[in-house]
Amino acid sequence: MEQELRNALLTISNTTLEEADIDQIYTALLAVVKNRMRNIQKNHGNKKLYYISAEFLIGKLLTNNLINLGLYQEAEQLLLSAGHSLAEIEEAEAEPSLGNGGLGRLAACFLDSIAGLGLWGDGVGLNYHEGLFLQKFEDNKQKEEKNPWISKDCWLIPTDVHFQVPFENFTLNSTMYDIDIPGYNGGKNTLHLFDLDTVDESLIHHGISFDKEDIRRNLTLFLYPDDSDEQGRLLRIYQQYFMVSNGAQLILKEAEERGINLYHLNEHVVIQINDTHPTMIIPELVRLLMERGFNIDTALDVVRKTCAYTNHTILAEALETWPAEYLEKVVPHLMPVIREMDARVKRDFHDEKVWIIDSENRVHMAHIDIHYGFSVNGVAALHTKILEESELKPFYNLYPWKFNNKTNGITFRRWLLACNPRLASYVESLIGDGFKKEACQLKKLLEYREDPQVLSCLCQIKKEAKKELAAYLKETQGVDIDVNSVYDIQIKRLHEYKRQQMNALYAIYKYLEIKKGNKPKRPVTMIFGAKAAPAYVIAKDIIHLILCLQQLVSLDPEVSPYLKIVMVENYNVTKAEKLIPACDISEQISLASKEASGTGNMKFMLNGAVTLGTEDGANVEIHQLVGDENIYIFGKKSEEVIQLYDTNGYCSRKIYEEDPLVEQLVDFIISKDMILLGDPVNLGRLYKEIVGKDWFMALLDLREYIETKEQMLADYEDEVAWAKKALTNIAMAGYFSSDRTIEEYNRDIWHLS
Ligand code: 26Q
Repeated sequence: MEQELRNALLTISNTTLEEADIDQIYTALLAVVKNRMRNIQKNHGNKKLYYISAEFLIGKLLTNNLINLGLYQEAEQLLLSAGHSLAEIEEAEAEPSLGNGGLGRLAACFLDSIAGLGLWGDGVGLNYHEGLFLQKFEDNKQKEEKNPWISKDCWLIPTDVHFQVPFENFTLNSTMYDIDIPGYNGGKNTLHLFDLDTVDESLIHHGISFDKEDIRRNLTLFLYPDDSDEQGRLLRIYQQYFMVSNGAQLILKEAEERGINLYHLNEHVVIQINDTHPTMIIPELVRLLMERGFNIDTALDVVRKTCAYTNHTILAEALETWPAEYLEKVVPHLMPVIREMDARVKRDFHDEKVWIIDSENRVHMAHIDIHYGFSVNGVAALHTKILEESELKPFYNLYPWKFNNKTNGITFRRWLLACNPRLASYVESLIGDGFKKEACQLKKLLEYREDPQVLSCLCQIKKEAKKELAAYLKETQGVDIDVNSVYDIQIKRLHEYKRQQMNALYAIYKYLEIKKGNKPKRPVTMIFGAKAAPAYVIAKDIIHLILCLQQLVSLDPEVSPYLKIVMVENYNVTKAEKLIPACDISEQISLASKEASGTGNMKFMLNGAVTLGTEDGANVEIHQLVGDENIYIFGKKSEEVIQLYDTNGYCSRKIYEEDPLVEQLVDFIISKDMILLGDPVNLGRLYKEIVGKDWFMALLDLREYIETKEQMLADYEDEVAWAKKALTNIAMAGYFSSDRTIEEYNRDIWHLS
């Protein structure tokens, strides 16, 4: 590829590899890689999958594409010879943050695995001009800024595919943009992102506020704009319909081009609906088939056999329900179909819990998917069980055959080979490269469990990663972290159920212990990374608490040699790739029953961190795989938690009043020390919330959490025993390859040939 790169540099920037700057090299590499991908054969077959999702959190693509194309080593060598590294060049790439968190990142991992397994499946989504907001910290608070990523030189390929999308008073003309998704070792698929030519970035005022009136100019401007006001919610419906109408038209166009008899669409096409955000594709397909002469019975029947739904949450507040009048206002032409679907449900079932339109005239999107799709899956064993036994029980009783579990996975190309090349090549030197195609071969590492040399090399690799992270944090945030400390990391969206506040209370505990003179044997570095939804008040208060604690500790010379708190600014995929290889303790501490799966937990495990977690989501499966010795589990189980909710049996004030330690830690939030650094409004509100409500029960498990973490820190001191735990985690992580997940989707749901 040397000649290709040199030619590209010459044509694009009129320069040589030796003289080019980082941006010029990036642009040239991008062109070379895009060109290589253009010439790869597309995957194909008898049946095609469309994975439709409002989010594809793809992250930077350069390193990953080079790996999948088999060009990584060559590119790295070439750049080294010119005095650069790939990591340095990748700095020039803007991250497409086209997702909020787990759901969007899962979609991106799935695209990688679908392509890598040679399956024929494209992604369908929206081309948001601004990704998830950039997070800045000011006065210990989160500020949001816009996050543009599209430029002349990016991965998007404009196409000449356009569709007309009808809304109530106007019709929009779309443009489809494509991103090539190369498979590991050959083949490719496409991510189709739909956009409008009329979108106008000048609508953005300050921060992320923008003019919400003019749909033509703002429809794809932002990823999920604020849905805390009515206009925001309406815009979300506009986005969703724009996505699904384009998706449905693309699917029918391609089917017609393939000469498929639409009455047999389900034999040639399968649509996986990623949560309820794309649910309107069901009535939209029915509508379009009826336009082509289908009667409603046949249209419903064909669509039902074509669509499958994945549920990602059991939080009631995240299940989408739209007032019928909203849909009436935005997509009146879809309402007759939705009403007919509802009428059929009401004719057959008297239980209002399964109706599509309830007695308050609200449309339950998930109910459309379950009645009018052929598959409903949860994303981890416990999650699926909870769906069947409680959240979606009335539906499970009706359609037990539709329900199935597909435990999430992650692509090992990004989350091991790309982000931790040192560990990847060491593993390869021990067990060969078979694990790259067959992740379960990682189990061969277990043979080295008692090998002191291997254990010591693993420690060394972790140490190197910790040094790299320390250097990165110094450079980007100006903080110094002690590379000999334990790195304890919690990185994920800020949500009360994920219980960052419980971790913050641990930080207070540790701070007070050190003040009392109980200094830890080894310093502890507590790292957080989290964005809060702009309108989520308590989540922002928790960020404020953590930032104040960070400042408190760093200003205190008695404490700072032993405890460091770092809140990483603007946590995103790129930062995750730097944080995960360096982690010792992986914090997965959600309230049992609330985290559908989690996928960060898998990434940490694969990189040799030990989990500190509750029996929730995929932690349950991690626990089963690695055994009690190699994970630290604490807290109430999901059954107990569900019962507490059912019986209204939880009272945080009671725990606060009865446990003096808990009282002391919670009171510290509004102590003089804290009020001096922080905003009394935010701290006071958070204090009140925890004592008076604590809906996600942080106090319930706090004591056991502290005890378990203390045990973990003590155990860390036995370096060999700890390295064995790390090795076991890596060895057993193979199950969580998204290749395994996708093989299961294909075996049980898609049946692609
Ligand atoms: C809903 C209504 C209105 C506005 C926004 C939303 C909305 C947006 C995003 C609802 C949900 C999401 C994202 C959910 C999500 O990321 N869920 C996570 O999915 C992961 C992949 O399956 C799981 O691992 C996580 O446990 C789950 O929280």
